[in-house]
Order: sequence, then structure tokens, then C-alpha cells
Amino acid sequence: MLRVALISSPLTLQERYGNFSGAANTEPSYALACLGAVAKWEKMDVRVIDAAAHCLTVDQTVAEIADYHPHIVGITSTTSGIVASSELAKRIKAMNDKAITIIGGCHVTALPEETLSEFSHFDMAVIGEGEVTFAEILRGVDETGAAPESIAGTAVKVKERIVVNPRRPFLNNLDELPLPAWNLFRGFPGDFYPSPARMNRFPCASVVLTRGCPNQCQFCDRSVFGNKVRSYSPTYAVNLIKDLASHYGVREILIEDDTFIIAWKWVTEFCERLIAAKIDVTWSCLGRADRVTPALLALMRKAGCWHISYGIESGDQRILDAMQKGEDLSRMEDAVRWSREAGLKTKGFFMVGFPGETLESLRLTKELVLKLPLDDISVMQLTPFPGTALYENASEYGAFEKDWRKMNTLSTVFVPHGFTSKDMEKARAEMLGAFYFRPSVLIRKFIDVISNPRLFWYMFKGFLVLLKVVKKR
Ligand code: B12
Ligand code: SF4
Repeated sequence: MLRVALISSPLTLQERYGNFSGAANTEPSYALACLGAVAKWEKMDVRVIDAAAHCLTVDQTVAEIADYHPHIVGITSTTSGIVASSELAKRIKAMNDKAITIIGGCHVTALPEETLSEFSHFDMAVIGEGEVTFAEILRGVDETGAAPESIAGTAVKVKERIVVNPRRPFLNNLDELPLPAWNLFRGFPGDFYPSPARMNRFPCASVVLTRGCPNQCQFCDRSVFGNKVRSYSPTYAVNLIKDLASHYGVREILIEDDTFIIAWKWVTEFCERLIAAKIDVTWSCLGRADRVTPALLALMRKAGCWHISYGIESGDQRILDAMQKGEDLSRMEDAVRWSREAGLKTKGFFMVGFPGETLESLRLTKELVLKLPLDDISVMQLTPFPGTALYENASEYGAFEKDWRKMNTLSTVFVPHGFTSKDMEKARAEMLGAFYFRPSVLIRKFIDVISNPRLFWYMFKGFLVLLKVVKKR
């Protein structure tokens, strides 16, 4: 029987989030849960090491598989984890040069050929949606242990050449996939913590019920799942949640879909089925202002939703238009207000440093941050990720430092013309400080802690991080 190790990039919280590491979250990798289920389905011996969520270093990750002697090692990575993932592949190869190392995820999907030539210790890349491709790879490894060369959706090193095979069409019916294999995760669910802003009950799990997004935001990497939206059926999605609640005791679900509310009809049916199933869970999700209505938000609340996050990005309509966000500010204000009226807590994601940013646009964003009745915010640094429209021409609009390790939306790798990197950090810190250090917000956070004492430690850590970041400016 083939031994398969599935690993997320070994990045410690400090490496991943820098100054913000104290307030960072550790959610289990949904990709590993899906791929683990496929490997089990293919009757493999599987071990999952969620190194990112357990904050393991490369050394610690190697120690965890040293006694397992895997034939195949699949690593999932975003851009910021690709260097650490390559270091891990190198160490695995040093232990056993016959082990096949496969890299998957958004970074390699956007840059398959470049990634295989830049990092010589990956034998293969899986491009795009991975389940069917992975199953074919597992079936295709022959008795000599050689990696199969011509499977659709892969790039492979063949002697000195890199062969990029055609992409595989997306799965039409996600219900064909086995349920995610949570039982392969060490310490699941109790050892995994999302951000305190989204932790209502405990233990928690995160799921992704839809794939793809039809919108065109210029900063967003949609290389894996593309523009067409596909979902599990509402019945499958409710079963998936039931499985988490009844087999693992999960009480809080984070629906991490890019924009969960893209298909109004789907969400309505999902909520109705969830209400009928009477599962003891509460949940949160990400939304888009132009997709919500007061009626839908009320139904979601009834189905156990208590928190919704919106990508608001900027307070300047000119910047939103340049981003091709496809939304207007007044609708965003409506969505936040309606969410609050429906009894939901809200978080806004903002971004600084998009090409065309000016002192005036930063001022407008800060003004909006303070105006909207949000419960939490996060302020990211624009990062031109591979696979985004911006990646190709970012250098025309400012200084772009292509250091994969820093591409975590918290370090500044892109500075638009007219600013310095310090200006960007200052703008972010000012928005965070102005938002959180208001008496109304501090009192609200205090009440949150009193009503949910489990949050005390996380909120306290978050508060210290905030103090440090704001003071540093
Ligand atoms: C949920 C989520 C998170 C969660 C949980 C992450 C986790 N543990 O899985 C949290 C909140 C922790 C998070 C954090 C961050 N995230 Co995030 N996140 C997502 C999100 C919305 C869903 C990820 C997911 O589970 N998708 C569903 C699974 C099934 O898809 P998948 O991971 O792509 O895997 C499939 C294929 O890629 C392939 N595959 C993947 N790996 C492998 C490996 C092998 C061996 C094989 C065979 C196949 C394969 O098969 C899988 C099944 O089809 C994505 C956007 C998206 N829609 O994917 C952004 C996304 C991945 N995140 C992003 C970013 C920027 C970040 C942060 C840097 C942001 C920040 N400052 O917080 C951090 C960094 C985290 C890290 N460790 O690198 C970007 C990454 C861009 C890039 N090129 O790097 C994305 C793409 C969002 C975007 N559109 O810009 N994130
Ligand atoms: S930012 Fe959100 S809405 Fe925009 S393209 Fe990406 S996933 Fe879609």
C-alpha cells in the first residue's frame, strides 16, 4: 500500500503574520481535508500534517514524518508559503530521494512552469482543482515509484524538461466528492482556533461550500477555481455540517467561501434545509454587499448565522472602480446597516496601496472605517499576487518587491507611486487605531468578553498586538 503524506506549508505564525502573529488564527486546511478523503477513497495509507495550522517549523514537520517513510508527499501552499514548502521538499528528498514531491495550491496554479524551475525539489505540480487529478496520480504511480508524466492538470519534471499538461475541466458536480476527512487531522477540532472575531462557540471548523467567483476584482487571485460558480448541493452542504456536528462535536462553522452569497437561490435553500435539520451549530460567512437583501439576511440569522464579513476595500469610489470591484459605496453602507438590523455582527476588510491611491483616498477610507457600524475591521496591504490582473503590470504603478515570503498582505511588497513603505504602514496603523480605540468599540469588546469568557485570552492578545502596531507607527 502506498504511504501518502499531505502537508500544509510549514510557516510559523511569526513568519506568516509578522507583527500580527499574536492575533493570528489557525484554521484547518480544507484542501488537505478534501485531498485526504480522496487518498482514503483510493485505499492509500494517508497521514495529514497541517503544519501551517500547528505552526510547525520545517524541522518539526520533517520530524513528524521521519518515521512514516512516505512514497508520495503532497504539499499545499499559497504564495507566502512556497519558499518554506520548497525547503520541506528538499529535506524530504534528502531523507529519501525516491519520494515523489507534489506541490499544489494557488501559487503553483498561477505559475506552474516557473515554480518547478525555481524550486528544484518539487517533482510535480497540480494545477487548479485537485481532487480528480490527485486520484489519477495515485493510480498512476507505478511499481518503480515514478511520477506519471501526462496527467491533465499537472506539470511534471521529465529529465531536464518541464512538461505542462493541459488543464483539467472543472468538476461539474461537487457532490461526487467524498466528505472531507477530518479524522486525519491531529487534534481536530479542539486544537484549531479561528480569529476571535468569528468565534462565537467552540470547537470550530471551516468549510468551503462553493468554488469560483464571477467578479473581476483586479487584486484577487482566482486562478484555482476560475470565474464560474459551482457549489455542493444544499443537501450535501447540510450533510457536511451535520457530519462535523455529530461526529466531531463542532458547534461553530466558518463558511470561508470567497463570496458565499453569490447565488441567492442556493443560499435560501441551504438556510431552509439547515433550519429543518435542527443541527446545533452557529456560523459565519463572507458576503458581497450587492448580493444581500434584508430578507436574505433575516433568513440567514434564523438559520444560525451570527457574523458576516464584507470586502469593502476603499472609501473612495474612484479606487473601487479602478479595482473593478463592481460595487458602490452606498450599497456597502446599506449592506452593513441591514446586517446589523438583522442581528448579525459585521467585519469589514479594507485595503491600502492600490494603484492610484492618494492622501485623499486614504482619508476617505479612514472616514468610512469610522462611519460604518462595523464590529471589526482588518486593513490589508495591496499585494499583487501571481494570477491576478495586477501581477503582470504592477511595476508600472509603483515599486514592487517580488519576495514570495513577504506576500502575506501584511508586509508591504508594493508601494504605489508617491508613497513610501512607511506611509503605507502608517496609514494601516492609523485606521486600526482610530477604529478600535474608540470608547464605543472598547465597551462593546468588553461586553463580548463578559458574555463569552473563552474569548478573553484571544481578545487580550489581539489588543496587545494592536497596541504594538499602533505605537510603532
Ligand atoms: C479559507 C482561506 C484562508 C483561511 C484558511 C486557510 C487554510 N488553512 O486552508 C485563513 C483565514 C487562515 C487564510 C489565511 C490566509 N490567506 Co487565505 N484563503 C482562504 C480561501 C478563501 C479558501 C481556501 C480554501 O480552503 N479553498 C478550498 C480548497 C479546496 O481549495 P484550494 O486550497 O485551492 O485547494 C484545491 C486546489 O488548489 C488543489 N490543491 C491545493 N493544494 C494541493 C496539494 C496537492 C498535493 C494537490 C494534489 C492538490 C492541491 O486541490 C484542492 C482541491 O481542489 C482562499 C480563496 C479560495 N477560494 O481558495 C484564500 C486564499 C488562499 N488566501 C489568500 C491569502 C492571501 C491568505 C493570507 C496571506 C491572508 C492573510 N493575511 O491572512 C493568509 C495566509 C495563509 C497561509 N498559510 O499561507 C489568497 C492567496 C493568494 C496567494 N497567491 O498567495 C487566496 C487565494 C485568496 C485570494 N483570492 O486572494 N486563508
Ligand atoms: S475579491 Fe471576492 S468578489 Fe472580488 S473577485 Fe475575489 S472572490 Fe470575487
